[in-house]
Amino acid sequence: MKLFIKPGSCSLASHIALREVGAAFEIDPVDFETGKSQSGADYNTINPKGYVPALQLGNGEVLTEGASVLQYIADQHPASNLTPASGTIMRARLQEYLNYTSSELHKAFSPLFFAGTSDAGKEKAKTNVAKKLDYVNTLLEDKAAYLLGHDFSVADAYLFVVCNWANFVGIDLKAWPNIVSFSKRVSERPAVHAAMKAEGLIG
Ligand SMILES: N[C@@H](CCC(=O)N[C@@H](CS)C(=O)NCC(=O)O)C(=O)O
Repeated sequence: MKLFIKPGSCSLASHIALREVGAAFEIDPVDFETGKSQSGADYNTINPKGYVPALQLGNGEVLTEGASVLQYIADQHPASNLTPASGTIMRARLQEYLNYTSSELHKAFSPLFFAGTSDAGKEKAKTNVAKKLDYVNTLLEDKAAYLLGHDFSVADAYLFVVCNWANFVGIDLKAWPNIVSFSKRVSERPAVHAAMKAEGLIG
């Protein structure tokens, strides 16, 4: 299996999941300037939508969209307990968190990464992100350790990665103490540490 990534981006969540389940895989970073991956693949032929993550399976089939990739990895390794069983309320809850992270929190950060966003646009985006982080902070308030309680899930991997972006766009997470302690807890997981190290994010 091969995971196409951009270091530190949302593809880090899928990378974390692959390490959490102990899958055999390689990572292939994509250079969006040239459109080529490190291994020389023309990325447009891998994912014509033009973004990561993309997971290429052993049979050559390619799966995209982070929330789908994460659930696929988790479902293929049920013993790892990274997702509740399909059809349960807890699985629906996991999807609720994945969708919120994807369509609300992740997208709220996007203008902060566009070179063309004006200073006023960036301030507006920061206010919007802060509003979402207020919600995430309350969401984590009465949780034992992770979004679903005691068990780490793929939704935690995605939420951790997106919250971590605050550190790169001048948003101080100290205003949201539950997010700070959640992020610390997640960052200390061996698979998370290894994935971040492999992407050159930590020493
Ligand atoms: N809908 C996609 C969005 C993925 C996405 O936004 N990927 C970003 C990184 S977080 C990307 O590859 N951007 C291309 C670039 O940076 O040029 C998903 O949920 O997987």
